[in-house]
Amino acid sequence: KGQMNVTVFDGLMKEKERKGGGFFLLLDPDRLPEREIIDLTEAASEADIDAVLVGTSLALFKNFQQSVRLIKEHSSRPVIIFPGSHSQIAPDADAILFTSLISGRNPNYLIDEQVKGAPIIREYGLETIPTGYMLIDSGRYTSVQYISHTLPIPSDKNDIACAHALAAEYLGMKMVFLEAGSGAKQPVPDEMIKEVSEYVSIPIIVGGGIRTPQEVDRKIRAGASFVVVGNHFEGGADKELMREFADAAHPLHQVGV
Ligand code: 1GP
Repeated sequence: KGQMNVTVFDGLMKEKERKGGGFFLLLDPDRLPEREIIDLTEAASEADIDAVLVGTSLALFKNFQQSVRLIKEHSSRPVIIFPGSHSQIAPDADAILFTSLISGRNPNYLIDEQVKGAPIIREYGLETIPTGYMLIDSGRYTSVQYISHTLPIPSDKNDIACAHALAAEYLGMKMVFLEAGSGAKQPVPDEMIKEVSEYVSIPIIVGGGIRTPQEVDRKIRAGASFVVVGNHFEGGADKELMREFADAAHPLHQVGV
């Protein structure tokens, strides 16, 4: 998979260097009808987003592998699994964020799901992007918190967030994901993003509760390498709106150049 041995990760980093940041659309197959999955994927492909993430907390209602295949068929961008558990692994994806919920102390999400998923990932030949996943308090009880039985890091405890992110880097992880949770009231604070990004040298993904291009811009300027938006686009594929979000994540990219 990939072209001439260029990994999805290297491709993302190259684009990030060129454009000053990156934008990921998150599709949650549990919450979206098939038609909307297709419309959103096609809009995203035209809107200069950098990757489509696919994942959900539960995977209750749909065949996950079929959803990934559908997205891959309609996407001109890399399709990356953002798994809620080892049951969310699909052969048609380009890569998988191999996450460990490092902000929590629940062994299921620190290592058990990974042990169950690893042989399946190998079987499918997927590229893994080892990612330290950190849940940050967002002013609201979120699905990740409920499902994972873990406490989020308080949003004003930057030192705790920094220590976790550095541990992820020293464990060899390639990215850190600062997650406020889908539909979060408050996204991860700019100040925390700034401190963590100055403290570690691996790229930072920020997601949860981001609803405007201005917020995307602020997260990138604070030090995020990639911004994820899911909820906000559900209920209608608006290509122009998606482009505004993607442009906000690409401060170095001159439109039309
Ligand atoms: C959730 O960070 C993602 O895992 C995206 O969150 O759905 O709130 O945009 P939203």
